[in-house]
Amino acid sequence: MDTQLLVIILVVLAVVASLTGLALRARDRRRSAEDQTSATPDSAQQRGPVVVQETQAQATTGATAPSVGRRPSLRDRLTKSRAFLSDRLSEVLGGGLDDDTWEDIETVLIQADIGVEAARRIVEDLRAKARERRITDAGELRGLVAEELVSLFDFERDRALAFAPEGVTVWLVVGVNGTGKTTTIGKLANDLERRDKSVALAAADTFRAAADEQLAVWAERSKAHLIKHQPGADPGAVAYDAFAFARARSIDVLVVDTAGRLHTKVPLMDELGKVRRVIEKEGKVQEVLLVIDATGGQNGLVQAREFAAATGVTGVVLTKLDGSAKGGIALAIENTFDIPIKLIGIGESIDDLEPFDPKTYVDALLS
Ligand SMILES: Nc1nc2c(ncn2[C@@H]2O[C@H](COP(=O)(O)OP(=O)(O)OP(=O)(O)O)[C@@H](O)[C@H]2O)c(=O)[nH]1
Ligand SMILES: [Mg+2]
Repeated sequence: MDTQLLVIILVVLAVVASLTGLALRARDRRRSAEDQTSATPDSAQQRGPVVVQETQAQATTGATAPSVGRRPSLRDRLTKSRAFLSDRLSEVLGGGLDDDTWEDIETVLIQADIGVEAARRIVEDLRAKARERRITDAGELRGLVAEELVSLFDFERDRALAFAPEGVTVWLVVGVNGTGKTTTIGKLANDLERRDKSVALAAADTFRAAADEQLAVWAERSKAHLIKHQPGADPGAVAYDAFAFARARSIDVLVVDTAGRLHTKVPLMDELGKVRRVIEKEGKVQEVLLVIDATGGQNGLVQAREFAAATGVTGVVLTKLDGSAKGGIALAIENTFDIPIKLIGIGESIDDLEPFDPKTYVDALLS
């Protein structure tokens, strides 16, 4: 009996000892994990008022690094819009030509975000031309639609990005939050770097937490310099320091990232105006690029009106065309404002930015 009791006590003691050991090891692991986290340098804490991330000359990697040779064509990237516009037109034109056909064409154009007024005008022109040329065949009419859409773009507009004749070229990138400003800047920086231009990026979006980290990733990928302050800092001060840095280093192009919204009482447009004025005390802003998200439809027009009035927009970058079924927004923007679309964003990767060419664009939409 005594022996049995002894065995039971020993077993109980062994179980307790091993449970205690497990608990202690778990606690040690937890502590060591906490130690590692707190030992990780907090870049925000270490930052002084101005941080310059110098150009890194090494090759870059990353999930969105360019995939040379495998890049889909513009036509492939515009699949959604093409499926919408082209397929709907085929449906509409499939049943022959009568009064209803014209109305249906107008509806398709409006649904593609071309705009009510423009759609009406297009259909009026189409009717007149079809009568004039005695077009009764759906295939021919389709060709006429393409011709008409292309003709609505102004081919005289200068769509090239402007560079300063000498000194630092400054491009200010503006737009509401989430439209693709920072991504576009990354793509632009990469393109400039490929053309052997030295680039500095100014993180003047001091509103959104981690905005400068996002820009830092793009700067590293494109081997650009990055100038940033602490979160919440004055965007004008960042722009000022960035311009001073770019001038001192004879940087070719300074691209300024800005916030899409603010938490302060200062209205965004006032803040953007200030950023521009700060730079223009010492230099000149060659481009104010307004980034518009194509998936936002007619909202883009409202944004263009506000930003154009407040910041003197010189060009539009229409992003996310790859994800939009409403490619007609390009035409609506061009027809409503005296501002050329200069670039289009057709994906999230570093190479997914193209100069805007109206003919290629319409061909890709209707082919
Ligand atoms: N599909 C697609 N996604 C894009 C494109 N451009 C940007 N994006 C995505 O849109 C999202 C927002 O992009 P950002 O560059 O952070 O937008 P932002 O305007 O800087 O946003 P804020 O800094 O919050 O004002 C990201 O997920 C991007 O990857 C594009 O052309 N196509
Ligand atoms: Mg941003």
